[in-house]
Amino acid sequence: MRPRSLARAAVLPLLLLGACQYQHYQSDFGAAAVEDRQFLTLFWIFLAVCAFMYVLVIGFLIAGIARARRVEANVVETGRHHQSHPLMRSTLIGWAALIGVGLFALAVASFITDRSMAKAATNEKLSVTVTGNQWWWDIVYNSADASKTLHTANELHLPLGVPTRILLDSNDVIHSFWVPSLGGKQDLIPGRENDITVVPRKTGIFRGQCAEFCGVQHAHMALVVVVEPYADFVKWWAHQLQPAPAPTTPLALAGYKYVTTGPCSACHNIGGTTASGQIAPDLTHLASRKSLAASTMPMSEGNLYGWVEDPQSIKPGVRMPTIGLEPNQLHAVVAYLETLK
Ligand SMILES: [Cu+2]
Repeated sequence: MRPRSLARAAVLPLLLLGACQYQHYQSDFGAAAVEDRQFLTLFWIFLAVCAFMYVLVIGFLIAGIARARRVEANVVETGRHHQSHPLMRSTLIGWAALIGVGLFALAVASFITDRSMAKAATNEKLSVTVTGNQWWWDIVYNSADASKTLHTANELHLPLGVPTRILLDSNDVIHSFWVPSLGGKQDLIPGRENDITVVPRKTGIFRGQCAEFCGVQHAHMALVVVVEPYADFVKWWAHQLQPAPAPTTPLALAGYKYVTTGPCSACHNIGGTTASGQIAPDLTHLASRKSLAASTMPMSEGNLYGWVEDPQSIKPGVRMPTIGLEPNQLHAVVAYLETLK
């Protein structure tokens, strides 16, 4: 390898390492929740123990090969066979003991991490139900006060430092809830109640991804998680509880009429309107979200046009049909959807 290509080869891992340091959008190394930090500590312990054992194995291997060569040369020279050395036997016993101690240490570290995660998960302050659907996430913020129960989709907001229990369910097949920056992974199984608790310790926007193959658009079943200070979270919740704002321009009004009386309303709910479908994502504050179609693309006017006009070409197999809107209908529908802030 020439020096220049060698330098280039060395730079790439460094760049990736830099990206890992500063980009925790979807990363196990983000330690953005108490659970993830505990996992990370356990990971470093495993890595250190395994690296130590690996170096020892390679060291003994090299020493063994060198010794075998020496012995062979000795046999050729003297014609005498070598006797096994007592040091060999004690090394072997020491090695077996080291393996036992190493495995025991890893088992203890796993146990302590498990207990400490369970402890962090007690005393939950917030309960959210996330239901998997092909291929999007239905999200309900539970509250003893029914007027505070919030229904939304595909974007999960969590308050910083508050233990949040996420109840997991599925409406169709098995999905898996996985937000690497926040910690573990848990399946969503139809008819079975699973849950995972997170205590976020860093604000930011994190990406989650369905981690169980669930059909053709599994890869486009992602989730945006926003961790924000408690006050911002309370403000967000209060705003999301508001009904959809009334359209103010003639174009948005035309879109409102089409959306709330046309085929869209059979599947989608828009709070405060007659659109009350329950089998597709809630659209009440659609335009306030950061992404569209379960993070298939960022929220923007252009992407709204593309998605409403022909969802089947963007996410083939998606349950939302391509309706074949006339251009004036499309303009009106997008104008209305953009008001759903
Ligand atoms: Cu999936």
